[in-house]
Amino acid sequence: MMSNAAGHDAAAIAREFALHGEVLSATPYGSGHINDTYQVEMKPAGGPRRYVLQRINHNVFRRPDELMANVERVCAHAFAKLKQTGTPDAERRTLRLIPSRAGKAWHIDAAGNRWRCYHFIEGATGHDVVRSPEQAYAAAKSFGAFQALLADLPGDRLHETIPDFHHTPSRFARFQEALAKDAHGRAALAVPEIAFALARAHEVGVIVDALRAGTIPERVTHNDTKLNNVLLDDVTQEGVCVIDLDTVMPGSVLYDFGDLVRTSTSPAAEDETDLSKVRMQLPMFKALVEGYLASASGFLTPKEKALLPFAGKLITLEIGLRFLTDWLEGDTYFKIKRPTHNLDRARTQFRLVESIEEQLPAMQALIARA
Ligand code: ADP
Ligand code: GN1
Ligand code: MG
Repeated sequence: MMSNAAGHDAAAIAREFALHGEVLSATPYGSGHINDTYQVEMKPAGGPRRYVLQRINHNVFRRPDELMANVERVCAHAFAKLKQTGTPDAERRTLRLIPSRAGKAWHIDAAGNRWRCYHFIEGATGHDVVRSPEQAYAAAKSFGAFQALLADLPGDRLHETIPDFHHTPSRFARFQEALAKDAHGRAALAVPEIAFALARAHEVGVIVDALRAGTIPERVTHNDTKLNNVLLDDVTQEGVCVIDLDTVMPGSVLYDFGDLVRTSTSPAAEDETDLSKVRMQLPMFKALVEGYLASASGFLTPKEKALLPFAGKLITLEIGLRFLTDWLEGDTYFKIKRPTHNLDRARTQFRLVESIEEQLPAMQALIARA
């Protein structure tokens, strides 16, 4: 699975949605690892308008209908609440689906692919690498606000679009299976990384054990809170819109905060190969904590708060394990752009875990004061 899967006639698919005007262009967009995303430019009366068209990766999301049912509920609830509370600019502050011409939330093409279309959030950007504490603050505040927005989602429990998505012990077990099989003879090329992961086996259960014991609550969480899944205003750098709602489902806020630490404290990209550049920067962590507490302190329990630093370490380890597993399994899950991409990503995550481990006492002291 190299790069953004080509071969789809995205312009033709765009015409299946209830959009006005002619399709000017439909081009691959963004740097997500999972879905195929296109930017569609339309020419209605009154000037061009952009939309986002996405093919849902059904190898990853095995029940796309349940996924879309979740997304529809989440979008509708968030938008209604933003309107009710008189939030200015509500149209830009949550994803909004464009229905298909048949009046559905998605379109199924001749090959059985599911497509959906969103309004384009203009004047805002998803960043792959954090540049300032202001950005870290804004991202964390946005995800905390998103959790608060969904705390009163009416109706049944959301579908689990990927079962055990953040069940770190299951991720660890899958890694061990991949290692035992070593189907592509790659384990020999990742000896230090494998040792690194195995040495941390005793810690992988901390969050799921707390959830099971009821010492931390289950909540509706985003579960994929990497920095580029929140669009920040290009002028003010404030958080505008949380995107990528495919994994919104029951979870722990620690998953969400943990992935913010993974993606918003290091000055290096997720796949940086110069490991000397990878590190957890305490001022960024401080900004994350302040931003998150600005929107989440109203509902956070003391136990959740106390576990925020550890969550950063565990989720970084977990995603590193997933990259390493995908490398061992022959790159079947994450999109890659070079042969060692998943191994490079695993190395970067593990270097960041080390950096977090070195600074855990300082991070905990910061939380105790916050
Ligand atoms: P993936 O699951 O593959 O990560 P995303 O839903 O995150 O897919 O979308 C990929 C990228 O497309 C995002 O990182 C973002 O840059 C861009 N994007 C997605 N939705 C919108 C939107 N409604 N408006 C503007 N940009 C968007
Ligand atoms: C994927 O879809 P995207 O690129 O935002 C993945 C996350 C990983 C992330 C690592 C559904 O996120 O779980 O943390 O890559 N999403 C899914 O960058 O597996
Ligand atoms: Mg994404």
